[in-house]
Amino acid sequence: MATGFNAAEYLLSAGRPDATAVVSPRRTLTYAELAAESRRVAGGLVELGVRPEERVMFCMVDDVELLTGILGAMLAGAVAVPVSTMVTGLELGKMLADSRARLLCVSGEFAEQAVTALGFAPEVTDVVLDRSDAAAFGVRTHEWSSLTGAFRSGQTWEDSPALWLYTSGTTGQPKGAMHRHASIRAVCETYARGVLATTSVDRFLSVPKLFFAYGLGNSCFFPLGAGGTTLLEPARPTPALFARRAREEKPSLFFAVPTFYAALLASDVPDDSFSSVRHAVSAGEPLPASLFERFRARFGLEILDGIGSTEALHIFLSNQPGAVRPGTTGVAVPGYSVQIRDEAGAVIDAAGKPGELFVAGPSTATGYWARYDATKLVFQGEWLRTGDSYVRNEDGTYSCLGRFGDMLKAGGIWVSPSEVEERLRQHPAVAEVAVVAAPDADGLDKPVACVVAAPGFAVDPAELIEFCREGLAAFKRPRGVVELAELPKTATGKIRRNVIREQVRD
Ligand code: 3SK
Repeated sequence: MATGFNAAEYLLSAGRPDATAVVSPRRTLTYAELAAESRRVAGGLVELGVRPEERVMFCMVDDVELLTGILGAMLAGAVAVPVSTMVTGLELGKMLADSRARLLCVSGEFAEQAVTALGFAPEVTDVVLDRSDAAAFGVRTHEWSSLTGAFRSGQTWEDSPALWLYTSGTTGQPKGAMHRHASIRAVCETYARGVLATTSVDRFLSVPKLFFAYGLGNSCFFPLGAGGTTLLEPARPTPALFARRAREEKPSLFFAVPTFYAALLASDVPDDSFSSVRHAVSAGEPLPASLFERFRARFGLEILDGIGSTEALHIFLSNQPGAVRPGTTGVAVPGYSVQIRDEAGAVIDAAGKPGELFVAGPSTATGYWARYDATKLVFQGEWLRTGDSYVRNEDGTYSCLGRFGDMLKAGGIWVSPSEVEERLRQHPAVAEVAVVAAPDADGLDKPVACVVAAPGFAVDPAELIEFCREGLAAFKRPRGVVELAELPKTATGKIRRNVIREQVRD
């Protein structure tokens, strides 16, 4: 018998009605106000013809409108589809068409992308804009403030679809990972409560935006699930902005990605900016031990590094407060199991033997929308194939060796790009680095380091190769060093190794 459950009702009922639910630079709302506004939006969506399980796409800045839009869509029984605001009009159009959303909600800032996108998505009938200075969209256009209608709860169950999150990884076409209402409660109960011990006094500040699974947990599910306060920031993140917001708003939990922690360290923000924070969290890509140490030395905070995925909805492997092992991703989050498997699919029990990481847990997506082959490859019974190469250490913690396909062989021996990168980051001339395989004169793959120079330094390839020879087994040293102005990254800040590989081979 299916159990009636709605994730938005669950989130909106966790806080005291008069407690502060959300603070943005423009508005502050209590739980009672957030619930009222989300119900108004839900009623407005239904009034525009949105039916249960229909998709509503959001390309919006992090502010009260996006938060109430996501909650309102879920309240109405529809499926919220927040998408990256960093995509081109064509990419937005592909996701719109793939999802078959009829309604697009968009911030004024992204009107131009939306106009292009609508050219590829003839099924869209209505656009809702958060600001009134509308562009000509060629379809019915509404203002956010005009969304209104009698609220009727869309009947949903634990397994009803609540949320789709598009992921393209570092390559390929975007795929919509479909999440159930119950998965949202699951991530609140596992990672948020089990690792961060979130409560109603917590204040959450996240650099990753709501359109990213990591940011959606940090800025919506976890704060509301705990009855705490989310601190939203609509603007593009910079170290100065987030350090200022942290000093002014006193978050107790701070979330970022390694690249942002590196940017904070490279900035001149005051060292006491994060003094209110009880846990700083990193995910998205492995946090190098050197970055962890430098951040702790300067800002006095241990960063809890973890790994999650869009398909798992949030973090499933994490360092635990009080038991951090720098340079590792810690252990399985309570509620999740992990396995390392070899290329033939056999489970590797021995420590120190690398393989591909699989995870099982209560928040796994039900599959990718209309992608049969990709779904079969990634969702294997209760196990989710992550595509990450991992090793279990002797002490039971896990370490990431890179993407499964990114491991390279030099002279027949496996080399982990992240290990070579970590060594190179210790050199003062290196600001950013990615190590990829490139063929040598004999056509044999060898590690090549692509380096972005630190301000005021010149890159000397021979010196960097010698530096690696000293600190690593000699076969792991890069055979070449290429200087790049910047590393190509995805919208969520992950290094696009496939693009770098192409650049190096040319
Ligand atoms: O990339 C990650 O580590 C991650 C963490 C939380 C949620 C989603 C993702 C992709």
